[in-house]
Order: sequence, then structure tokens, then C-alpha cells
Amino acid sequence: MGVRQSEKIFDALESFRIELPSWGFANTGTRFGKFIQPAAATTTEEKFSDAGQVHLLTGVCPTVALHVLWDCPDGVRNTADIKKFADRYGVLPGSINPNLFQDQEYKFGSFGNPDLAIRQRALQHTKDSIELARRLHSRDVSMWFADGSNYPGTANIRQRKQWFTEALKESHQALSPGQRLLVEYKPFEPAFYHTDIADWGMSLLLSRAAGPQARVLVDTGHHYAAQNIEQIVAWLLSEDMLGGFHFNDRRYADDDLTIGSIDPYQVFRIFHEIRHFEWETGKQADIAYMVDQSHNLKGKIEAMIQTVTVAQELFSKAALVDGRELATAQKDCDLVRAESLLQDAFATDVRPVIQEWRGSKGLPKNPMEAFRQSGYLERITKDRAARNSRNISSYA
Ligand code: AFD
Ligand code: MN
Ligand code: MN
Repeated sequence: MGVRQSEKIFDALESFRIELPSWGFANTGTRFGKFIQPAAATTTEEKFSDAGQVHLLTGVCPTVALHVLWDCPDGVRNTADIKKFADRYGVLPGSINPNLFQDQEYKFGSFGNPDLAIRQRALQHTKDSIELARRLHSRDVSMWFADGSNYPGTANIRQRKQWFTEALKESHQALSPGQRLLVEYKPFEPAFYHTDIADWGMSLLLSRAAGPQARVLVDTGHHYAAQNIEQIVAWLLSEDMLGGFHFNDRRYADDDLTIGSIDPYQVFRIFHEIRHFEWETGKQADIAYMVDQSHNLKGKIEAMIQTVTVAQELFSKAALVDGRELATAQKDCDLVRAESLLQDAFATDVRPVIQEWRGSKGLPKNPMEAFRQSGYLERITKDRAARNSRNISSYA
């Protein structure tokens, strides 16, 4: 690989930071049940410890996203604990995720619930989450809603759109300067007839209506099989409305598989759209690269390290596409040359240069091997197995 290409990869890796999900370290499952892992994190502190290990070994995961109900059940009263865990394990709280889908009151929705009292409860939880984010100096509050309906005729879709518009506007008013409201969309699940925020257009309209600090959150698993996700990303970049990603991979639905495990070329094409935007505009896209995966069967920490290293590889490959050559080939309608620029970059083995970059940072060249040799997994398995066997999970 030429010096210029290595420089492009070094340059890309310097700025590429990936936020880990706290929930990716705890026992999770499917609606058909959970397979308990003896080493799974059972407390918020253990999630910080595990995320801290991934950051220690990869050097590119300085923040961990928190889920308010699961990680901060006492809301702002957990602020001091969270700050203590952040200091202890060397990883900061990242985006704050309110939970508007688990409590019984949300059976018929949260912001879209026909009962005003429940809509107000959901709004208050959101405002409390925004305050928690402010105290933790977290920039982003990530809003995902399970709201929708399962049968035709059971919901007034237009009325619910109005309720969402009002509640997101009021949530936005609670933001401090510099904070952002990221509005996530998902076509279906758990609602199976209509989901109130089902696609990027609905999220865009609601984000625009909410206010200037709202952006769209693209979860890569939240699209129909044939959808061109990188086209959505290009449009949102063009509108300055792309807040960030929840990265995972999918074969059929929102499968929350590890990134790149099914379709690495799609992730590469998403990164390419971002890199080409940055090349054309001369500015770095202000995007939160976040993971949202549920490692139901894989070992939690290994799967997270795998996720991070694969994301770095795909991001590095995308950095190899020469913007000027591509622009010329596009202008000339030189189709095979244009396409080959992407295919050649994608086919390039960037791992040796990435290992060189890690070495230059004093990081393990192979974080997965370093983790396996660290003894950390054996230690936490010994410490947590009993609690996990009783499937005990508590806050701290
Ligand atoms: C589920 C939802 C959505 C949300 C995540 C964390 O589908 O992706 O962002 O939980 O709350 O995966
Ligand atoms: Mn998500
Ligand atoms: Mn999801």
C-alpha cells in the first residue's frame, strides 16, 4: 500500500470514535427468551467496567450510551454514581436514552397515547432524561419510540402525528445550548400495523418541527431489506439533519447483529457517502457513530471488540476512495471507473495499516487477542457467574 493511502487511513482513524451501548454488555434476549451469559454485566458499574475494557484495548470508544431506566433508574439522583464509574473505568457517559416503551402505562403508546396523562408522563420522563444528560455533560438524547398500532382502524394516525409534534417541540425546549435531540425511526416492531415514526421522512419532519437542535438518528437495522440506506444518509447530510447512527447488521429485520457480519459493503457505502461529503465540503461531518447491538449468543465483550475493529476497517476502506478521481469519473459518466474506485477501496486489506496506527498510539495491534490474553473475562466470569445464574440484574 502506498504512503498516501496509509496517510489517508491514519487520518481517518484519528477522528473516528465509536460509542458503545451499555445494554450491549448485559444479558439480553429475544421475545423467545434469554440465554444468560455468566460474564454478562449485572450492574451499571459492570457495564462501565466492560466498556472501559473495550476502550482501553481499542482506544476509540471514549463514551458509553446509557439507557435511563436500566442504567439510571433514579434519574438525576444517579448522577454522582455515573460520574464515579466514568472516573473509575475511563469511559464517559454518552448519549442518554429515555425509556418510553417498557412500562405498563405505555401499552397504548407514549407520546402517541390517547390518554393525555400518559403523554404527559412520557414527556416528563423525557425532560428528566434531558436534565440527566445536562448534568452528565452528555450532548445527545436519543429518542426511540415503540409507539404504533397492530390493527387497522385502531389508531388515528394524523392525531398521533400531532401529539408527537407537540411533545417533541416541548422536549426540544428543555434542551440546553449544545444539546441535541436525536429522533430515531423504525418501520415496524413491536408495532406491526403502523409505527408512528416509521421512516426517515417522518423523523425529518418531526425533527424540523421540534427545533434547530433536533436531528435524525439512523439505525442501520431499521430499514426494509431493499432500502438504499446510503441514499438516505446522503440526503440527510445534504440537509444537515444527520445526527448519527445506531450501527448493527441485519439479515431480515431489526436483528441487531454485529456490524458488517451480513453486508459489510453496505456499511462501506454508508461511510463512503460521509467521506465524499466531507471531501466536497472540506469539513468533518458532525455525526455520532453509535453501536446498538444485542449480543444474544456471542460473548458480549468479544462481540463489541469485533464490532469496533470491523467498523474501523470499513471506515478506513472508505477513506481510500479518491474524491477528485470519483468526481471526474462521475462527471464523465465513466461508469466502470467510478464504480471501480469504490470496489478497489473496499477490496483493499487495510488491517496491516490499522495495526500500524494502533502501534503508533501504544495500543495493542490486535485488541481481540489482547483481550483474550488479559484474563479479564476469567475474572468477571468468576465474579458474576452466581448473580447471572440467578439472572439478577440491579442498578449497582
Ligand atoms: C431497540 C430499538 C431501537 C433502540 C434500541 C435502544 O429497536 O433500536 O434504539 O432498542 O433503546 O433496538
Ligand atoms: Mn437503535
Ligand atoms: Mn433497533
